Amino acid sequence: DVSHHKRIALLGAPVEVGASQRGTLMGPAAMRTAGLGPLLEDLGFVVEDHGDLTPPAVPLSTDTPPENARHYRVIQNWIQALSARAYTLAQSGALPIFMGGDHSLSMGSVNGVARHWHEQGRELFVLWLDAHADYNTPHTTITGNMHGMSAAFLCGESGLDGLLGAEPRASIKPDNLDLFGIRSIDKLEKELVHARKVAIADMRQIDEFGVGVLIRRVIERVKARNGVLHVSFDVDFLDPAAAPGVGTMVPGGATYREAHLIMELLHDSGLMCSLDVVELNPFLDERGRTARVMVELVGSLFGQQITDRPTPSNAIIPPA
Ligand code: 4U7
Ligand code: MN
Ligand code: MN
Ligand code: MN
Repeated sequence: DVSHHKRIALLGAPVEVGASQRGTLMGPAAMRTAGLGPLLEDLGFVVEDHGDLTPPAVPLSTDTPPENARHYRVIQNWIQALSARAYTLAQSGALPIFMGGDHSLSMGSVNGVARHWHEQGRELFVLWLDAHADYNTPHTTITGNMHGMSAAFLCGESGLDGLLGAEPRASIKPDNLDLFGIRSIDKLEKELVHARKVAIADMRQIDEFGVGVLIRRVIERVKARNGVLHVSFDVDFLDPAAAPGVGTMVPGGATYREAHLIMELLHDSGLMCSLDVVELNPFLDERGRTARVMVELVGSLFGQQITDRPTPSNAIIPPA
């Protein structure tokens, strides 16, 4: 059962050229400085810190870089190295936490863990907590920034077909992706998301129905198919007031309390088998605030409780 992980494997992926703003390469160091490792140990986990990944400096592939994919060659080296590491970390039985780094890294982390779970005969579901859909391809992108293409790539969209080189591609079904917290989506990107029937909980839905109802729906869907869940947490999911340390600020994001409830519900579900924390930009942060918030939220995701009295997942009124 995936909920019985006792070991957590931390891996830094200080990639920054997938975004237009520099600085996410400092993300893993800031998460460590904010105390992620000791917090998880206090919660009873054995924490292995695998340090930061260093991709080879020489190109691993010789395919022709596609147009409109900035820094393709650099990202490609990261993705190939990350996918291979994600696969072996998942195989080791530890629960991997990938600390970014910009969101392009998820093309490697999710591909690698998906490969592992598919070999186990388990379906992988991905919860994408983000202000953005990240569902562009080199054909639809306006900016060419590859951190806006990761979800589409993972769902098997074409346009980055040589990215993985010799590393096996383990796409997830668009049906198994939940985009959550969305409030910025490009025109062609929106058309693609609709054409693939990807589930989106946008900020309007969150305002109308609340995160409790919407996250329980995500959890129930994974459970019904005996799946496992990867959580890809882009810091810009949070409102900039709570998390200013990001390069792509979009107003109207999730509050600290909404995010906190999501973490608690996900913890109680026991379904999460791997996690990305991406887009933290310490260079743009205010005195480490955003790194601290992210560490607190990850703590809740791994069982930090206020009263040690979780609500049963089917409760519609608070239990006595
Ligand atoms: B992030 C954008 F045009 N859609 O493609 C793009 F608005 O990982 C933003 O979610 C992508 O931060 C944001 O560049 C990527 C843009
Ligand atoms: Mn984003
Ligand atoms: Mn993102
Ligand atoms: Mn961003």
